[in-house]
Amino acid sequence: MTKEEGRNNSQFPIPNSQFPIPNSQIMNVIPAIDLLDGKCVRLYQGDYAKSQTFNDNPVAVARQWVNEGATMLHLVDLDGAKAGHPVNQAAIEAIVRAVDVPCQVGGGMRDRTSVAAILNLGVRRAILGTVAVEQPQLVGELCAEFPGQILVGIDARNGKVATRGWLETSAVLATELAQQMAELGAAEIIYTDIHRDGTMEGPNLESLREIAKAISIPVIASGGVSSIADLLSLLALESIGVKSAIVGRAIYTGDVLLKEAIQAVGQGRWQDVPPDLGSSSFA
Ligand code: AMZ
Repeated sequence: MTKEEGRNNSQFPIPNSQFPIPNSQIMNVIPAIDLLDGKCVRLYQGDYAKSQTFNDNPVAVARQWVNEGATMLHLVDLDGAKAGHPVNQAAIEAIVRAVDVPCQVGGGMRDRTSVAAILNLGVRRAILGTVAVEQPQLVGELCAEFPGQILVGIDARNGKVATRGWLETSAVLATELAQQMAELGAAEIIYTDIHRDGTMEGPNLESLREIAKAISIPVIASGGVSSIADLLSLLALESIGVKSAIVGRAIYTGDVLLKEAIQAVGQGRWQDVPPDLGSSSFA
């Protein structure tokens, strides 16, 4: 029996893990659902003391984002990231079963067992943060065992990587870690600028450019998106590998309407329509 069959025959049927990853030729807008105590919250700069609950029912939130056009969801187990082991599996499993788009999940996975368990729930991709700094060889092993399903979340404070719920800052440089993780087989890198996260100050385009130029796997931009203009500015980095943007607070406050964001930079966007040169009125 292959590993894939083994997983499919597990106790949990896999409702959505087989759905394809969205088109990489456009900017994927990925809504974030951050889970604290089973609720959908947003933190300010990752500070657990500055948490704001947006909805007690994360499944309803997930359904709403999919109804508005999301082709993938980004789920974070904030309790798990702090505790060092997954905590919000029940909510994650409920979301994965409720939606028909792939989900990527991070927070608290520090060993093989927790990664295998989350993928077994039907989660399409597991995100590793702390272990990338503390046990890089484990990331390599997991990338080999679960090809295409391991993402590395690099969360940086002034260019240095933060770990353990962002309560610690390591001496490791974000760009160097990105290079090492790409070599070890990570499918994509999620880059979060902690100072921007939850602040609506716009993404850190300089740091994103530095990371994207340093590696040849796709980069997912995270942190700070506050407007459609911010998403449009990320398009400038698309050709060097910034293929997706995670949006958090802005879609909860209503500053960004997910549907409009997808129209602006996602599937069917005007940027990809070839100009009708023949009828141009310009010489
Ligand atoms: O906001 C925070 N304090 C926070 C957060 N969003 N802390 C961790 N995380 C996310 C990372 C990544 O997706 O962005 O948790 C994941 C990493 O968890 P871990 O347990 O692997 O370091």
